[in-house]
Amino acid sequence: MSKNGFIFDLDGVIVDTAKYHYLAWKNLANELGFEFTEQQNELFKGVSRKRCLEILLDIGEIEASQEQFDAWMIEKNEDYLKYIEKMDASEILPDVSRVLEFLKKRQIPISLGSASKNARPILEKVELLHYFDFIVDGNNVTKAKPDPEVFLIAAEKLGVHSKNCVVFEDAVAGIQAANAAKMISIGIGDSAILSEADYNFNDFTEIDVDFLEGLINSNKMKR
Ligand code: B16
Ligand code: MG
Repeated sequence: MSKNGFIFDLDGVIVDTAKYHYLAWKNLANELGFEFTEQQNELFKGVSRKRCLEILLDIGEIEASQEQFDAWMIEKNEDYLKYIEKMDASEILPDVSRVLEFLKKRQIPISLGSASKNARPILEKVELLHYFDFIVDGNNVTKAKPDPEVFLIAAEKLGVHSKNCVVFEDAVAGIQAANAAKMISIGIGDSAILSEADYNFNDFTEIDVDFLEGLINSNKMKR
């Protein structure tokens, strides 16, 4: 059994699906008669679909019955899936494939740890599903990030102690979840926003073999 395991968030780490989530939420907001900006969409990153709709309705100052709420959740997702349908491997973010390939060659177990309920079809579309030993996503959790549940389930599946898990995340809530799980957190994106991460990179092009080798067989020191 490997000592270490690697866990990848999906949206914002492997692919930029945030732009499609944005378009689908914007379409719904416009239909309901209000604007939804890209800046407001920042609040939705790493957040569950249900929580996103609650925030959207707050922005539009709209009250909804449970039935209406559920119908809008379905409508947004169906719209989102139309964008996903057109995705292919060209949408994989730079050097993600290189890092996955390196870990695979080193026989390091890999899990997804995402809030999305659409993770599997997205990984299939971009032809990365075969790299993942386990998929832990929005279908497996009851508590959303920053709760560590998604990453703790991934660690259990990987058969690796939490402190020996490495998490790649682009959302503040995701970094907090990884830290709460006592895992090594790596922020992908703006280091000023992801300042709670153990390590920060703008993207995977900055992550070299020496750094990855250093992570393998390392473990998180007590914070
Ligand atoms: P779905 P991640 C998250 O993915 C997105 O960042 C977030 O914007 C989205 O609302 C959430 O998945 C749920 O997605 O509607 O597809 O179930 O960053 O955790 O991979
Ligand atoms: Mg994300």
